[in-house]
Formats: sequence, C-alpha cells, structure tokens
Amino acid sequence: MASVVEEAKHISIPLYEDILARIKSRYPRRGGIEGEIAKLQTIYNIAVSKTEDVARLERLLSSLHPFYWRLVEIEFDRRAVEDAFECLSKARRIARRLWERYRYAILASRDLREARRVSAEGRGRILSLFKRCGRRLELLRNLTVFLQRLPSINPEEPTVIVAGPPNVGKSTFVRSVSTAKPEVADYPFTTKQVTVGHRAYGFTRVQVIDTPGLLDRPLEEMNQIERRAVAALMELKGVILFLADPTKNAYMSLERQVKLARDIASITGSREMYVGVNKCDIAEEQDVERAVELFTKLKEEGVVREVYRLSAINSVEASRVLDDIVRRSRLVGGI
Ligand SMILES: Nc1nc2c(ncn2[C@@H]2O[C@H](COP(=O)(O)OP(=O)(O)OP(=O)(O)O)[C@@H](O)[C@H]2O)c(=O)[nH]1
Ligand SMILES: [Mg+2]
Repeated sequence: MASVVEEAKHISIPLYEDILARIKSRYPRRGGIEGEIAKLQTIYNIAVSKTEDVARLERLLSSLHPFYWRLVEIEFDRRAVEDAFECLSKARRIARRLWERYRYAILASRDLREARRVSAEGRGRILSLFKRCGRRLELLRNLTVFLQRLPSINPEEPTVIVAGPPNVGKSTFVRSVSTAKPEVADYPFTTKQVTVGHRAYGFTRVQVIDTPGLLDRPLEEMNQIERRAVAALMELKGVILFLADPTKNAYMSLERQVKLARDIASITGSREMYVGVNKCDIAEEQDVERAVELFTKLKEEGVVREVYRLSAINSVEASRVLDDIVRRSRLVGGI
C-alpha cells in the first residue's frame, strides 16, 4: 500500500482562480458558430479536468486509516469536507449536462448573434457552478496539503509510542534510539506534531513515535496539540513507553505523572505500557527511588509491564531500554 503521504503528493486541487487562469490562457479566438462551441467546450473541459483529482482525494480519504482520520478531524470539520465533495461532484455532473444542452442549442441557433448569446449563457452557467464551490476548493486544497505533510507512519508496522508529560525527554529518547532527529529543548510543549523514527532489528524495523506532551486532563479539555498525541495512542497498534521526570524541576508532580500514566492506560485498553524513569543522571537518588516505587505499584496492579531507570541522553542506555521492550513485547520475531 502506497503511503497516504505519497498518494497525496500526486493530488492537486485548484482554486477557482486557477481554473479561470487556465481558461484564459487557453481561450480559443476562433469566430463563427464553431468558435462559440469551442469556447464553451474549453470552459467545460478545463473546469472538469482541473477538478478531476477531487475524486481521487475522496477515494484516498475513504480508505484512510483511523489514526490519520483522527489527525484530519483535529484540524478539519468532517461535515464541511463531505459537503465540499458533494458540491464538486454536483458541479461536475451538472456541467456535463449543461455542456451537452448548450452545445446543441448553439448548433440549433438561427444566426451567429443568437449562437453568441446562447454560448455566453452556457459558459456563465458552467463557470458559476464552480465559482459556488470556490471556498470548498480551498478547503480541499488545504486538506491535500495537510495530508502531504503528515508523518509517514505505517499503521501496520511494529510501533513503540513514546508518550508522557511535557519536557520529560520523549524527543531526546527518540533521537537517541532512532533515525529521527526531533527538536529537543529545555521547555515544555516543544514537540507539536507526532513524528516518527525507525530502528532496525535484523530485516524488520520498528517505528518509534515521538508525541507532544500530555497533561492529566479529560479529552474534552485537551488542545489540538495534545489531541495529536492521543490520536497516536488510541489508533496505532504497538506498545507504549511512558517517560517520567523524577527531578525537582519536573513540569508535573510525580503524583500527577502517575495519574497521567493511569489515564493513558485507560484510553489505550489492552496496549502494553512500559515506564521509563528518565533523567537519572541528574535526578537525586531519593527522587528516582520514589518515582520507581510509585510506578512499581502500577506494575503490581498490572497496568504497567516494567519500570526502567534511564538517561535518554545516553543513547546506549536508551537503546537498551528500547531493545528490551521490543524483545519482551515480541514486537519483532526472533530477538
Ligand atoms: N540530564 C538529562 N537531561 C535530559 C534527559 N532527557 C532529556 N533531557 C533534557 O530535558 C529537556 C526536555 O527534553 P525533550 O526531549 O525536549 O523533552 P520532551 O518530553 O520531548 O518535551 P516536549 O516535547 O516539550 O513535551 C531538554 O533540555 C533535554 O536535554 C536526560 O536523560 N538527562
Ligand atoms: Mg518533545
């Protein structure tokens, strides 16, 4: 299956102004009855051929994986998208009828003057069909660009989703273990999009997904950025690595971090969850101990499979944690 992103790159949706510009550049200068038919035909052909990819976009969306649909719905209103498809398909259908009807009427005109009048009327009617869809074309064009920029995640590939509160070191971890080089910074909410890196295990590769930081609040109260993380957590198969920050500078108290881990476990159902107590190189020993103790309770309850201590900036340590998760969860056969 070609990726959504690849397919979307072959789709081009024009604005109404683009259709007009193309018509202008191709407008026939011929005179006579034939010239009138040629003008009508040019408008019909260009409007219909320029909007051909609308059907392609509709097909692509109809086979879109739920993960991608979730991302789409964070930014676009599904009903508005459906309304845009309806508007365009109606315009294309009616345009065909008008072209046939007006072509016949031009041929049946008594003289050139009448032919010109009929032709102008037909052209106006066809154009106004597409003009009425102008805003919808813009919406579909934005949607196409959005799809082209989505992370190239294969929902069927083995996946480890790295999640957790802001600023705990999720991006640092993904940088350390995979091909991806997401931005790392010493402030919360650095990561705004879901991104993907890969790590090879023999001939199989595992996707390591970096997600924006989450707060321990209900879904309805989450902003668009948090919802992107939730989209990955809810819709991608695979296992979850929840990173926690035990240091005194952590963005969230340890209790809240534990609560967040619980919240995530409750929305991701049977997905396996592992916890990494991060920043062990700078955290005070007693803070690390306390974090491990609290998360070990989740392990005893069966919410979490394992609790690791690590420093994500140390790529040997981070890789060891990832390799252990991949092995224990049998994401990849034979290791
Ligand atoms: N000392 C130390 N610093 C770390 C470690 N992991 C991450 N950091 C630092 O913590 C800060 C946040 O790291 P990020 O990887 O951007 O954290 P994040 O969880 O992706 O943050 P958001 O995307 O904002 O949610 C950066 O200054 C990192 O250098 C670690 O293991 N040890
Ligand atoms: Mg980040």
